[in-house]
Amino acid sequence: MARKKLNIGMIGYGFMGRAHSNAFRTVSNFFPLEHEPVLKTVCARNAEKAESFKDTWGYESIETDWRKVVERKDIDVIDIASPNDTHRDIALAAAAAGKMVLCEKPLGRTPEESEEMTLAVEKAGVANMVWYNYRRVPAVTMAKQLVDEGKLGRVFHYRAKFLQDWTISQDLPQGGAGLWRLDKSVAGSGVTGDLLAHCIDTAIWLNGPIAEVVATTETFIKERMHNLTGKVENVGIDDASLFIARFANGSLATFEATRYARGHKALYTLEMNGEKASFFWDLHDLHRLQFFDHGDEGRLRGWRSIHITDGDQPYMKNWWVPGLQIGYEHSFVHQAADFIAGLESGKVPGPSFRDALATDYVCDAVLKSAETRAWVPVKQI
Ligand code: SOE
Repeated sequence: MARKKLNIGMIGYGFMGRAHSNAFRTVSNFFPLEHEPVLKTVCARNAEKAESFKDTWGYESIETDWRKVVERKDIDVIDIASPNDTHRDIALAAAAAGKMVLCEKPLGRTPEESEEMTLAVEKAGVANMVWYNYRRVPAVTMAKQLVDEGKLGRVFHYRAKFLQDWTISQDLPQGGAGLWRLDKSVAGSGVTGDLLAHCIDTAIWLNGPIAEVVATTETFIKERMHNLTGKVENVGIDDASLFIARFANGSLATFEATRYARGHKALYTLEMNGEKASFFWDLHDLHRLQFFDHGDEGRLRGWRSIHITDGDQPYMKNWWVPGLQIGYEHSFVHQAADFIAGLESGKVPGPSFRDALATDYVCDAVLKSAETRAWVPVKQI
């Protein structure tokens, strides 16, 4: 049976434009959905770059002004994969035009932007989702199942970190394509919004709301040449951000993110310790879930390293045969599949714009606490 078309307008052509495009291209081959995404148009300010992206990924057309994409009658979904300073305006216009809106994380640069965006999609009644992709790594999804089934019992601790090392050189400039994450006016914040936001999204999903935080941040390199002005300018972003948190359920947590952990490229780890069991997950070994069950017979008790590749483990029946693992890009394919399945069932799953707003409230509390050196209550949705 012919599948119905779901026309995608992709805004942005960087790392995330590629990850999302790959997801839309692949999803119909592996997931039995009624709708098939069609790569209708890709938008970039630079026509040459847009053309090249179009040819590589198989888009039908290009645009150089995102407003044109939003106005196009043949576009169903606006996917915002452009730098953070563009998210708000595109999302507001897309919602006003009645388009479904997908947005790369973080939602806005500030909670105020995120609030506006959330209200806009909700008022327009359009389907919306934010690409917090790590929820859909099968091992992480399975951890969520274990928590929801009560396998951990009462939770005492949550521990997460996201470590990178790509900005250590003093000579690295800030700003412009590829390096806008170092420019506060574009990114909104540094590792708090870029890396901790992932940890926070997963944490709230797994362990419920975060009630209060106390944080410290540091900008190790305080001046960098700006690619757009050619001048040495102050660096406004946080290079490292660490915080302690109390969850509403009474558990305690530590979070750490940095771009100065020499040797670590994208080491996202998370751990939960409960009364009955614990689990640990590591992005560098993403297809495994480490699980310790205190209910096991005493002499056999120990950490199991579960290879998440079997058909009864999340998403895996859609891929290869048991034992053969998948990777990072598949988390985006899963998100595309869940989004489309949600449209078909009438219930689009999270993370919604509102869920991402909750994450932004935590990020905001972290940055405020780092400034005031005091505990800060997190604004709740
Ligand atoms: C930063 O280097 C980055 O690309 C983030 O922007 C992504 O969200 C993260 O998944 C990997 O690291």
